Amino acid sequence: MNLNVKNGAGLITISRPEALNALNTDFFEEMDAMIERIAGDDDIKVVVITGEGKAFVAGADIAEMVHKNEKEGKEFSLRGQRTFRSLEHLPKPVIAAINGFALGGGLELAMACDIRYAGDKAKFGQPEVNLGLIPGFAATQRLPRLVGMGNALHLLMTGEMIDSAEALRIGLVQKVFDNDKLLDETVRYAELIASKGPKAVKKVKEVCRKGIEMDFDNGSKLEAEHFGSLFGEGKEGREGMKAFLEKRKPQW
Ligand code: CO8
Repeated sequence: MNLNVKNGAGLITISRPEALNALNTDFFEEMDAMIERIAGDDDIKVVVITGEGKAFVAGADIAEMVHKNEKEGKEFSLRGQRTFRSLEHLPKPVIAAINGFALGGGLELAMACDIRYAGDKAKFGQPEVNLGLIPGFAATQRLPRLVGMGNALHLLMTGEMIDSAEALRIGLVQKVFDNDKLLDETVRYAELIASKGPKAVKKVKEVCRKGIEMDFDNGSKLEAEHFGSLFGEGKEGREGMKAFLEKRKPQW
């Protein structure tokens, strides 16, 4: 895995192309360290995650998993869930740039990102049932929330692989680009987000992420609190609104 920082965007490339970037224990250790590093790096406003070669990530590493017993299987599942949860709650936007296969744990990684853009050659699926398994990194929880129960159960029960057009149709990805333009287009969006009010962007993520796990009224209260916190002298909202009225660019 490597990190490249440019114009406020931190590009993480998962690079074990010989195994289609399959996720092993080393991956989770590196990813934990990466999340911690990025959280403390003010130069990184937005994170982009992509894969090297023909896969985004083709799932958890089957060669590593095959030897696990019941206890170890559960521990590996909880291990991965913790990492993906901390990625989901990283107080910076995270975009998956899905360049190829996003299968099993790979799709689970993409679903823990805030936004998913895909190349037109990408393929998506939850093929665990082909292996006599179920997902272990929370696809059973995230997929129904993202695409609805029927679409989720279809993918989870059939193990069918779908293409980018179908992923776009069911709302699994937000945009599809030609594969050779995917990274440029994704970085362009990352830079666009990085140019917005940084506190506002952070709060949008926090309120949506926390709010979806609350009931409507409490989620709305949380929104009002964060909305209010952007008002007043020296606050980001004051500057953004003043800049609009003075027909100039805001100074965040
Ligand atoms: N794990 C380990 N190695 C893999 C994986 C994987 N998930 N996927 C591909 N590879 C390896 C292949 O074994 C092959 O290695 P080698 O060259 O040494 O034989 C190499 O990558 C290239 O792969 P292929 O030759 O198979 O490439 P193809 O283009 O022919 O096929 C596919 C591409 C269709 C993506 C095919 O590789 C495939 O079906 N891969 C497996 C996909 C899969 O089933 N993923 C789900 C895994 S299970 C999972 O993710 C559960 C997550 C939760 C775990 C919870 C913890 C307990």
